[in-house]
Amino acid sequence: MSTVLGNFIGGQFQPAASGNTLENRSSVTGDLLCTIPRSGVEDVAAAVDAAKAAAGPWAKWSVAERADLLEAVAAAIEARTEEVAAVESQDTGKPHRLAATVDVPRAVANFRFFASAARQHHDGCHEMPGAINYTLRRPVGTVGLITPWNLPLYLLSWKTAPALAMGNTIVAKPSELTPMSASLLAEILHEAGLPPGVFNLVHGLGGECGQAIVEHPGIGAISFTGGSTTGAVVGRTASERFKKLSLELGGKNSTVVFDDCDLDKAVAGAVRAGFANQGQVCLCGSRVLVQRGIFDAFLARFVAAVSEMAVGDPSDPDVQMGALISVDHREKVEAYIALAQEEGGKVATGGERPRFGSPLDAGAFLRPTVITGLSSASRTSTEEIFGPVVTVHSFEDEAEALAIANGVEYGLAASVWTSDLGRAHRVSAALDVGMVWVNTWLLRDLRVPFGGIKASGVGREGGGHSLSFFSEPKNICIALD
Ligand code: TXE
Repeated sequence: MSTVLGNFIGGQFQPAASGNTLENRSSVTGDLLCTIPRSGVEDVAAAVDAAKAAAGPWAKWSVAERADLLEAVAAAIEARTEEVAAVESQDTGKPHRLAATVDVPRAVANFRFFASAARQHHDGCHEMPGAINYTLRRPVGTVGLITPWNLPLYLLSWKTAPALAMGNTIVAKPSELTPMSASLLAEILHEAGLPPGVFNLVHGLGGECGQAIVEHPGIGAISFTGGSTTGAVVGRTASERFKKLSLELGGKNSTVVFDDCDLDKAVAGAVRAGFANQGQVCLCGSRVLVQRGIFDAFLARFVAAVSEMAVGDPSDPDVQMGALISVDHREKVEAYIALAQEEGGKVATGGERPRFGSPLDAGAFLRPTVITGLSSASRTSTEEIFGPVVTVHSFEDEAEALAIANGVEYGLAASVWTSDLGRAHRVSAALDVGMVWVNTWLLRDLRVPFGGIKASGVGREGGGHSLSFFSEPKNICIALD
């Protein structure tokens, strides 16, 4: 049964001022899940007004009071894990088990972590001859949070928790493709006692509602996660208006496998890195580079493991891959599989839609796909596909591995698989990326810097980086004489 979602402005759910709506359909069955407001400039203005009205009283809450509230939010999400996971799985097509074991626990951890980080946060004091300097840290004011469809609650909570911890008020916009968990979060924040107007949610299209957030003069900072092309538009619009800006964008990340690796671990790691969340994570290792000496052995085991992955009904606990985000997105991914073949590649496994003989045949399913035989400079192996497609390439030595890994416009992440400690350090240091995992992938400590270079973004989030982004330091210099 479908529902009607509203914007959440000043503590009230409400329709768009225009009354216009958008449909949100399941990518698993094509059924209508809900309608959302198609918000525009007026709705964003109302959200900013509500945020501004709430800012003064909210900034008076002590750090300890704000941190207690974040802990309460974490507990409330945790208590509703099954419900939140069901909503997230329905909305994205990802396996329910993945939502329940990764997305929801991570949202809980985000609120807990930033409660604790805010309590511990402190700034320096600098003595000099005849004077002393100290730093006050103030909220930015009202901040705009714009998030994508691949990890809806995970990423919205990653921005909301530090923004609230530092005393900001928020206007948030989730992806129009996955609006449901954001509405649930608004309800949870409200029930946990967040004052009306501190967290406002506007639903709608990127070019209308998202653009209005980035343009609004009352919003002082924009934290955006999404595609690099959109990120360039957001960056231009925000910097012309002198807004603080954090851009977490796309990636084309290498999984670099040396012949001295633990092959079992490397194969399992490359499968996980390639296909987690249907390959729709900006960190996914979508190009696997394997040293010549183990290339055949690695490829045989990798292809066998990928071809055994269970694709199907996201509510089935044994399913490893659900549906992609939409049938349109599947077409984009399939166009890359066709391009790979035009570029001389060979589909080693996958490449086709699974048939279930059930209503799931209307869903955006695609078998996990491995492509070999491509040049590492081909479009397929250098452009972000953002789906379950991995290309595999061979290399001779460290220098060649680095040249291939660094030969893309992105610079987000990489994983390196080796048992040689010196090599692990050397290669990690020489990769042009923001994050390297050695003999693992996507192992996250929330204190560490998260983000990339080149077309993968601007700035870092995580730990103190997030707290700095969502606050303004003010230095005060006092003469002692
Ligand atoms: O992302 P968009 P889409 C990549 C991936 C994917 C591509 C497009 O390659 O195929 O991006 O996905 C809002 N001003 N990633 O179309 O368009 C939009 O409504 C302000 C990588 O979903 O970047 C949504 O809320 N906002 C990524 C958010 O921006 C605008 C995860 C992201 O949408 C806007 C998802 C505008 N002008 C996709 N236009 C990652 N790195 O994790 C759109 N939006």
